[in-house]
Amino acid sequence: EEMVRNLQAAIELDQIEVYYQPKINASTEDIMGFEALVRWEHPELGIISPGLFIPLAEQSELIFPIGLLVIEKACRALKQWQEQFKLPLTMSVNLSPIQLNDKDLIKKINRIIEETAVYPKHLDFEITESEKFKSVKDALLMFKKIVNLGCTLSIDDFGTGHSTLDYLRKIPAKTLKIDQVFVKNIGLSPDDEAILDATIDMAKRVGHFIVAEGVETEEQRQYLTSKGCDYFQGYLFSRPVPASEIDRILTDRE
Ligand code: G
Ligand code: G
Ligand code: MN
Ligand code: NA
Repeated sequence: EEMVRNLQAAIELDQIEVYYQPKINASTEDIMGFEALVRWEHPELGIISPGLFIPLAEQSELIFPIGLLVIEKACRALKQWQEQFKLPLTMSVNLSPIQLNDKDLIKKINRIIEETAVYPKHLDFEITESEKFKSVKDALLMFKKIVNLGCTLSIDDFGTGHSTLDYLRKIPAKTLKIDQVFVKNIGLSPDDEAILDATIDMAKRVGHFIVAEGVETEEQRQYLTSKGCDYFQGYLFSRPVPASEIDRILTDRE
């Protein structure tokens, strides 16, 4: 398909960029780390969302080079910010279920860790349960290997799609990311608030950190703080922005 050839060319032309969205410590309001979010900077069409081209990449094997490119850029950026600002920052990278089919994924992640000199414990992978897993057993094995490298795992989009309680039990994740829909409905849907409250309570009881995604209002922030949420991500604090903008944000906070 033509789009696939365009995407292939975009990789070669270095049009695949990584944006970063800060994760905020709920009690100190410090920046704890970032989520890396990929963008296609198209010369004519402007910025193309990963929601549009990641599915294409997953169907065409291009997810493998793109996935590695994101990990590498994110690790380089992380190392630079840690050294420049002397902060204990972390970096979260989204991992596509298709990437787990790469037999050499662990080797490749390890090589990036060595080349960029990041501490593995500062590198986190956001994973979702998915119908795209070839085998759930193999996926779980891969997650264990990632943890054995010293990296951490976050369960993304919890409460929607395919994330289940069984998944929560079996995955060696430290963090649970509450899906935006539950945050959006704070103050609007008592049912969603009940699900949100129960999810936070359950996550805390099994010893997971909780990140609330899509925090846009002060009301949502206060509600989530009162329920014991550990970290926030959302437009209230910052949109996903290019690395240069993070430089500016960290400089302003000094
Ligand atoms: O940044 P944005 O809100 O547009 O992201 C849209 C979707 O694309 C989200 O589901 C997000 O997890 C996914 N996404 C963003 N960056 C990456 C990436 O580097 N790899 C994968 N696999 N998915 C990503
Ligand atoms: O699926 P995942 O959680 O990885 O994707 C995160 C998506 O949410 C990205 O597309 C990102 O741009 C978007 N996002 C981040 N913060 C907010 C927010 O406060 N409001 C909305 N509407 N979207 C957000
Ligand atoms: Mn994510
Ligand atoms: Na999410």
